[in-house]
Amino acid sequence: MRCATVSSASAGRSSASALPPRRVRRHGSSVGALLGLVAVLGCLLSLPAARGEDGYRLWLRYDPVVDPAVRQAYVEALGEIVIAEPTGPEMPAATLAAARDELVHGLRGLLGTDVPVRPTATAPGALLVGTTANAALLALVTETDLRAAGPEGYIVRQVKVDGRSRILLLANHEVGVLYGAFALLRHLQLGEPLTGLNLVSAPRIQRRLLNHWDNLNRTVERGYAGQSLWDWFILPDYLSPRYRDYARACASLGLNGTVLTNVNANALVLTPAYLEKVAALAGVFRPYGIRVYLTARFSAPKEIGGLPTADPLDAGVKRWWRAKVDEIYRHVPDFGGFLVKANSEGQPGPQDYGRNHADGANLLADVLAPHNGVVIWRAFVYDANVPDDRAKQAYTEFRPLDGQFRDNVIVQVKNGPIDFMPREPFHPLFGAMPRTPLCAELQITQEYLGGAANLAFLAPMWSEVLTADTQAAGPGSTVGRVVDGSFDLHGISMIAGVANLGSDRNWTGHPLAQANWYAFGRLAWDHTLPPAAIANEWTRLTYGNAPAVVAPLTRMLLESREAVVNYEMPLGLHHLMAEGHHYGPGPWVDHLPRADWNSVYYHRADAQGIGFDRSANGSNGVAQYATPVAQLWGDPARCPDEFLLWFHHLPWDHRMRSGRTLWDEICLHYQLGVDTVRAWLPLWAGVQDRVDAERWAHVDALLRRQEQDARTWRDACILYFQTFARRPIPNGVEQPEHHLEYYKAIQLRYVPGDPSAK
Ligand code: BDP
Repeated sequence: MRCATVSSASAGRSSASALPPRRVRRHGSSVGALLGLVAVLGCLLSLPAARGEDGYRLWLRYDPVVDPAVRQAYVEALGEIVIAEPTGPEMPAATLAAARDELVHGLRGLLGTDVPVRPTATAPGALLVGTTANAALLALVTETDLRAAGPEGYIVRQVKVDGRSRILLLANHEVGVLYGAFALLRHLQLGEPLTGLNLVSAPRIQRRLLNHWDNLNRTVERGYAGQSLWDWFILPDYLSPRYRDYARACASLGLNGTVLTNVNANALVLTPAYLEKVAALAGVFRPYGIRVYLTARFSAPKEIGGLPTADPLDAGVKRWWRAKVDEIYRHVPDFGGFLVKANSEGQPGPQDYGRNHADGANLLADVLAPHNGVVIWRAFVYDANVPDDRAKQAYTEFRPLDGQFRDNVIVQVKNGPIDFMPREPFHPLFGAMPRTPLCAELQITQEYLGGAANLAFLAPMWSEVLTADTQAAGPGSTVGRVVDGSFDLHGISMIAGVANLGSDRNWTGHPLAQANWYAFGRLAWDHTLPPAAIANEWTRLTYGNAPAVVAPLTRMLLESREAVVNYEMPLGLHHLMAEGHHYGPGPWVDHLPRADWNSVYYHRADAQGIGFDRSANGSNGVAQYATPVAQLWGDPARCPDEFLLWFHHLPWDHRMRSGRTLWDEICLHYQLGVDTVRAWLPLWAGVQDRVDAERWAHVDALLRRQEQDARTWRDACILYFQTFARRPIPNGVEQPEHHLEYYKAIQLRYVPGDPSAK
């Protein structure tokens, strides 16, 4: 007997693609539910407790439903898939076909049986799938439903048709059907009941993008999971099945755009040979609702166009970009637009010609507009002149330009004003540019949080920022509402996440880092989702619904970001990492050519105390925030502990809310970080029998590594700061294992993702 369970379980290992080639049974006879049940049970019984699994299938595992009663209910409700489009089940348009294929594949795995696809319902249980183009399906919903679903959302609902219970999957457009298919499959993977099912959902943000910092030579800037997914050399001749699985995973979260190339851009990607390759990838992604974007190097007219200048106001430069953009759209008719890093970290830009960011962005916006393309212009800038406070620079440069950008320009702002630190206050530009759509740029790849070696579930960090209240126009002006456009009533909205993906078989290096891809996608769809709900959902999809696994693993996920903050940079400390690769501690870094590349610039530890004074007595960076926020954060007595040393330089004996001195508090936070990680080891050991051996061992080894890393961070930072504080390490904090010189001498070589590594 061919065992469906085993073939499904091993799919991730044996086949390059998690989604098998199309095999859609039309008009086939309904498979006996009982036979299927017996087959699955038989397979389950014959399986060892823990199978090897390499993580390739991500959260789209579609393993057989474990509870027989639940599975039986699913089989009865979903006996067939009815594609109710005018085009019929054989020839649906590409996106509907993708939805159909996913449903067929998913239900086969979950139910252990092939569910037939038909044009009309014949079985007692049926899944009715279609868009509002189908009058019969349309009649099953209300105008309110359709408005709630919007252009990309869906309605997945139990309905009655001719007295029979059906599951309806309906959307205004095909892409909504695809998203609804994934939502239904998620619901089934979670083992939730179909009775009373009613999922009506639409994304809050229009453009939900991954940013790949991938180079054409397949290295990935700040990438820790192998090479770039894009095999540029072989493209367009061979299309790895992995491209489709990438698109499926993105679509399962509702992500609808991907920037293929590094923000530190290479103009070559705009040459004809590369545009062929880009077009090939776009062709794979298109059915999954994913549009391709590219990074545009501002000096491209010179580098690949042979022009003497890239001045944005030069007529020849404008002509060149117009022709280039027209050429791109001939290759990729639904091309999304350009992402541009200009006049930052040595990248070329309009300031090279005495122009400003709006001049640069508008040049590209004008030539993209006829094609409905957008320019995403990054606000992560710092120029050759080191300012008094780097945290102030983006605001200083961009706020005066509010209102000067074309309608199809989006300014992309990192979550915080420095650079993806483990904790930053929200970026002061949010709420400060009401006439410009602002995109929140989040970093999924863990550049400053231990790369792919350490667990740091980032939903709490992102949620903290998205729910932060800018108070730009009174209470309720959250970053999330600025970004989704509802606050300033923008017609365009966007969120971006710097991807943590690579060619590693499990996509993200650390098996648990998949949760960050997942969390970014879920928050991009709905930024109000609670991190705990996302953690719970991801854990169950990826490691099964057994509470004995779900409880400890979600606990670890939810504790992890704060643990990293504590053992790396507690109480508002920031930018303490080692230079170049950014892995591990380097609070002593003081020799780099720019002042603001050095750790000492940020912590400012001296005999008196520690912290960056951004209050009115210092750089006054706090004044870039709305008054109520500035008043709160600007007053050391009221500033929350987590931002204290971000905004204030305080004496070592400063009395904290806890009653302890600042010095003791810093030390105890470092210890708490270590203790939190340490407590995960027995938790993870406790699930050994319930998780497949391969993923379990991988995570176990990485948690041990993290415990070591946490101790290194703690000891290095405490010893270094002690040279200024000259106070004893308080009770409750372990004594460092080595002397400070030992930590300072650590020279890591060939850390992945380091653009400066040779
Ligand atoms: C920093 C990274 C650098 C990126 C830069 C950026 O260290 O590699 O190029 O951000 O966002 O975090 O442009």
